[in-house]
Amino acid sequence: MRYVRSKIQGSMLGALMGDCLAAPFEGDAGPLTASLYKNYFEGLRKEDVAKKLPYKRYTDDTAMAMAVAESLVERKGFDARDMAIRFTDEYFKSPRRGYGGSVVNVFYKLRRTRSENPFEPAALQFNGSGSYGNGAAMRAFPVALFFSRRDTDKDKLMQVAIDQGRITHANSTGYHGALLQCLAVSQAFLADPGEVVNIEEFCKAIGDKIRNVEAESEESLRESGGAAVFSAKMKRLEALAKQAKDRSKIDFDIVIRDLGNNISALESVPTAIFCYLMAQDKTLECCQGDSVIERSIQLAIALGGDTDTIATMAAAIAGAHVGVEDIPEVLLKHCEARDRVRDLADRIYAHVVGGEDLQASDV
Ligand code: AR6
Ligand code: MG
Repeated sequence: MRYVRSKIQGSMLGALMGDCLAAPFEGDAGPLTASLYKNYFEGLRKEDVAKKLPYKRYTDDTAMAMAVAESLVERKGFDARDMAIRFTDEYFKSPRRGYGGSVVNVFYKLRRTRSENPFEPAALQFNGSGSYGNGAAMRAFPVALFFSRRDTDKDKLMQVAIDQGRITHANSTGYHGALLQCLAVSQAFLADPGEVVNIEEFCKAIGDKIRNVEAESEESLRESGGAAVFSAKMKRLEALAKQAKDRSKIDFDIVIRDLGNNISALESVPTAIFCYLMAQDKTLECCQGDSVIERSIQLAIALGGDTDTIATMAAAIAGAHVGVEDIPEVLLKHCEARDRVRDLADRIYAHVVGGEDLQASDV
């Protein structure tokens, strides 16, 4: 496997950039007019950051993703209680980061019980049905990066993607969304940075895996009245992506209608995957510039709604494919906490390659 360090940094810093740069548009009704977000990015390129403190602030997406990454590297694997403690510490240290309306109750209960039963407060949310929000998915990408190397990692990746989600999101839509996001990051990680991934192959690879998991999950089937919710969305996503490619044009209204742009995992994770797949195609007139990561963020902004979270997820996938070289430094320098995130990326990298003889191309 080549470009490991670049891919890990690209995913972590790309996600940060998606969060910080898209946050000002959160809640805007999409689709946004192209000139609005194009002017915004042009403006960012001209602004002198030194005179414009504070930088663009990160939101709950990055706060929680950093907690996931720190817990994995400190504990050298998944430790639910440690991760729950880090989520609550991060929240109480800086609560005004735009957290979801209900997840805050989980943090209070976790703090009161010292996270003795880290999955219990989330399981009690919404009369026992658990949250279906995208909060478990938005922070999940470090799991895919941490378990990206060894063959034995594959099963762990799937289990940990779900279990880190269950600390706050006990509804299967919430934690299956986290799994789908991790599967997309893993699949992008396998791709050569210089090549465009094939839409059908990409969708089939992750669609098959999520279909198997949904088929095994009775709870998921019951809730959705017998339909496998994410696998059905993957089919629609694939059709929309192929259609946009054939026509060299994205129909934003239909994407918003069919894939969604809101705080539910079902209405945002497939949308983020769509943004990534479309951003690769530089013949599409939806966004500007050569950076795939930047284009994926522009698309997420253009769709409106939960822009910061969709941009975070799209850019985490794009970064795992194209690597850190794709990130325009002029945009990254606006983002708060970029040194902390870069350091975490390197600690994940050290874990991933730890104890193995590296070839020059791996670095
Ligand atoms: N029944 C009814 N409403 C629900 C349910 C349910 N089972 N699950 C979620 N909701 P929450 P998050 C609604 O608080 O997923 C921020 O912008 C309910 O209105 O678990 O961590 C983040 O950046 C609840 O308040 O938060 C994310 O993008 C809301 O969904 C986004 O919010 C959010 O669920 C979601 O964050
Ligand atoms: Mg959000």
